[in-house]
Amino acid sequence: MMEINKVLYHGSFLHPSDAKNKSLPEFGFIGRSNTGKSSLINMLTGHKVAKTSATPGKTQTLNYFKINDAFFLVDLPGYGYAKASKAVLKKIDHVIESYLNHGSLLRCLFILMDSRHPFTPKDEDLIIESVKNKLPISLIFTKIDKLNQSELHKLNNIIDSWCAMVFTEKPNIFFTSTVKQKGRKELLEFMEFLLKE
Ligand SMILES: Nc1nc2c(ncn2[C@@H]2O[C@H](COP(=O)(O)OP(=O)(O)OP(=O)(O)O)[C@@H](O)[C@H]2O)c(=O)[nH]1
Ligand SMILES: [Mg+2]
Repeated sequence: MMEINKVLYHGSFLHPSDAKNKSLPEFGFIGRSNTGKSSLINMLTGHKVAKTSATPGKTQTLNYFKINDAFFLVDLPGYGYAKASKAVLKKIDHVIESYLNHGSLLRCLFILMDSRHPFTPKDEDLIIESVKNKLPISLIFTKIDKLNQSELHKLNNIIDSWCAMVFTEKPNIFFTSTVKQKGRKELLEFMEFLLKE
């Protein structure tokens, strides 16, 4: 399995084209505020490089982390944080939009959803828009440590029926927990596979 042995903070930007010297493949992490995007990046890299917080709205820029001098992980701001000010919400929407329209060297857009609250209307909009724009997406269900067996079973049924409605080809799906260190191996193997293509 690919190991991450070098992690460099490359910078924080409001627009992807503001990031210089970034002609490497990249993986984006997007999702509602507080789903655990930054925490997951820290689990994957094994370093506390991305700032996390129990309060939603922590990440407000595109934060680029250069891994092994070979690719970037991009931590995106979360959408749908109702309590943020209008100005902050507008800024965040703008940053996300600019990222989605940039295309570039995106190998996979990981769409994160909290396992306890999957497929909110905003998630559905994002997924449908991404499919329409032919972005390579995968779904990540975070915080699975919060679910018991029957809730996990229910989640799987929801995923199956939702995917059957929306996709002709089911996307790759991952379940993660930063508390229990779950999903790291699967995600790193998947990224390694995409980098070799
Ligand atoms: N139980 C549990 N808590 C988690 C997990 N991942 C993240 N959290 C917690 O969820 C909260 C939000 O985590 P962040 O990683 O900051 O979430 P984010 O998606 O980056 O949030 P924004 O930057 O605000 O969009 C923090 O309190 C984390 O400790 C997980 O797998 N399990
Ligand atoms: Mg964050």
